[in-house]
Amino acid sequence: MLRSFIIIALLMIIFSYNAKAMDLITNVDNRSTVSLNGRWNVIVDPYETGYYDYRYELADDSYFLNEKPIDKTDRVESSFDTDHMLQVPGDWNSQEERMFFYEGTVWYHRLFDYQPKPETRVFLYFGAINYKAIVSINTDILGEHEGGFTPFNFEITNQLREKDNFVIVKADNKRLREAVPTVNTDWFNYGGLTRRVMLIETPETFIRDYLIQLAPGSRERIAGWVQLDGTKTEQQITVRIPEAGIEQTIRSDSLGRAEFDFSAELTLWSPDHPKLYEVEIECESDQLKDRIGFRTIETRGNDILLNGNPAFLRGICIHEEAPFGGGARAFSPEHARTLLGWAKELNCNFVRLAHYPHNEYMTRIADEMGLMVWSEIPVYWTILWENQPTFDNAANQLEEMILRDKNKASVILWSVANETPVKPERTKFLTSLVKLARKLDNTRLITAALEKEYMDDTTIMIDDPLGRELDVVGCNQYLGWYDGLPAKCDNIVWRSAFEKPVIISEFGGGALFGLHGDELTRWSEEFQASVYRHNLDMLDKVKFIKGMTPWILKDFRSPKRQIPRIQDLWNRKGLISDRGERKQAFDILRTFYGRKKPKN
Ligand code: GCB
Repeated sequence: MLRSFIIIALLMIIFSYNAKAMDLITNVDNRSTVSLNGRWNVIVDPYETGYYDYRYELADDSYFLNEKPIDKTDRVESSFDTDHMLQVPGDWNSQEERMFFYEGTVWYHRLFDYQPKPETRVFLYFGAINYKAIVSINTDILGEHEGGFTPFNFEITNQLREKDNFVIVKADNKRLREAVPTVNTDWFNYGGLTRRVMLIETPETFIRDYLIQLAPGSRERIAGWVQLDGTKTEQQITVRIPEAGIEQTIRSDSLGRAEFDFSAELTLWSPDHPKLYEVEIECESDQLKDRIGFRTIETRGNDILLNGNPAFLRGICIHEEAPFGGGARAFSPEHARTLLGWAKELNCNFVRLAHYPHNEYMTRIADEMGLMVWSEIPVYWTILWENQPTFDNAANQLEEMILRDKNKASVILWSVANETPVKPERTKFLTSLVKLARKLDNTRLITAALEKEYMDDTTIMIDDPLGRELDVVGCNQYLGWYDGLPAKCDNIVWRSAFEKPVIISEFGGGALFGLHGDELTRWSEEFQASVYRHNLDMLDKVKFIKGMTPWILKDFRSPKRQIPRIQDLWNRKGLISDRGERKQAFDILRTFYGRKKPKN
């Protein structure tokens, strides 16, 4: 009876609380934190026995209760007191052979002690959980979160005790038709607590979030806001950029919000000179530091202007996979440095982080290394366009992506979709996302990866109606791979219906590292090199193409790729193999980009 009562109370809390973007604490790298990374106990629960009873209703002996037998007569049919442990952060598929194809629920459990500090609030923060998470602490359900690639947090100040706190997470990566992404993707559905977990400690009233960027259309004014969280909402707030001699004081209102707009003389951020400033934000009860770069990004006709100057975006697509080691989600600063270092080696100034928001190390390190970033949400291929919850979910992921990275100079483009079918309901869905992205951030450009159309055998047209809504039109095309042989590129004429810059957001072909043949032998390095040569020759002549991100930096895991001894569940379109070996096409792109680099 008591159990049922507890469960009903817990469920009332679940349904009243979904982690939403608006609660997100940003700039977690510069806050007081306690890591909960490490080994977590797990229960693999394919039938969700820890959640549903035999009537498929919510179980009253849920695993969230963490029950233990009270005496020898007691029947408790679950236990986290197990040797089965998984490393967090980390996907479960790559940690154990028997988990490789597992899609479903895994329960994670972690014990910790915590010495409460006076006047300190504590939040439990997850970098990402793929795909759906329900989180509890000490049997209290904190809420749930949907979407596998964005961060969320819950306040746990009142639940914490000194000894034996336990966090339990139900993580479920079942693919669902109505989800974002949906059931069909050309990448591996890595499940679990794939990014870092930590406690964030803050004062009672703290600086939860802020925007500090150049005002739209200006290279001399910084505009933005600071948002406090707590009871002492009205405070004096100071924003300082010591190196630029800036110190501005403002007051927050009864909602804890303060807005500002002041002039500044700054060295601008660019890939050649990725200048970051130390920024300090201080209120009466809190202070926080960040390193922020300032740059403008605009379009004019067919041009993309970085700091007012036309730029060509020399890019590459990247999946969030560890650079070596047999296929696993990337999660560490070292992974980010290696992946982005490879992009630098290719002479890139730009990366497309496909097909979902990558971990925050990627954008922080891109800021430092001087790489512009295209960041996107997993609205991929065939989402349920007419389902309102699907839209709300996509919108929430978009908001969480933007909230987390809106102060990163590297990020210049928000992408709302990849290769979606042209039809009115899809265009309506995506147009609403474009409008939301602009409302959330008016300092960046909005894009999406669209497809092309043939007008006749040799004329290609870009005229997807979504292009009207975008600032920059992305276009995926596979001439020489899915679309004819490489030489087909040689006679193609490109047209665009839009007076806007176009980025060729994908092209490429597959090759197994070390497999050699002539240029017409599929899967050989020579064939892939030929795909690159012909495409680069063709694209270089098209005036409105202002950037490209070939597909892709490194071979990546995909259950759709089945050819034995060639694919073995890897998409082989990487310029680098899964073991880090460079294929011939790597050098072709590196040389091409080397020539495209502006000579100073
Ligand atoms: C595409 C998709 C990408 C695939 C790629 C391929 O157009 O956007 O996710 O992996 O093609 O290799 O076919």
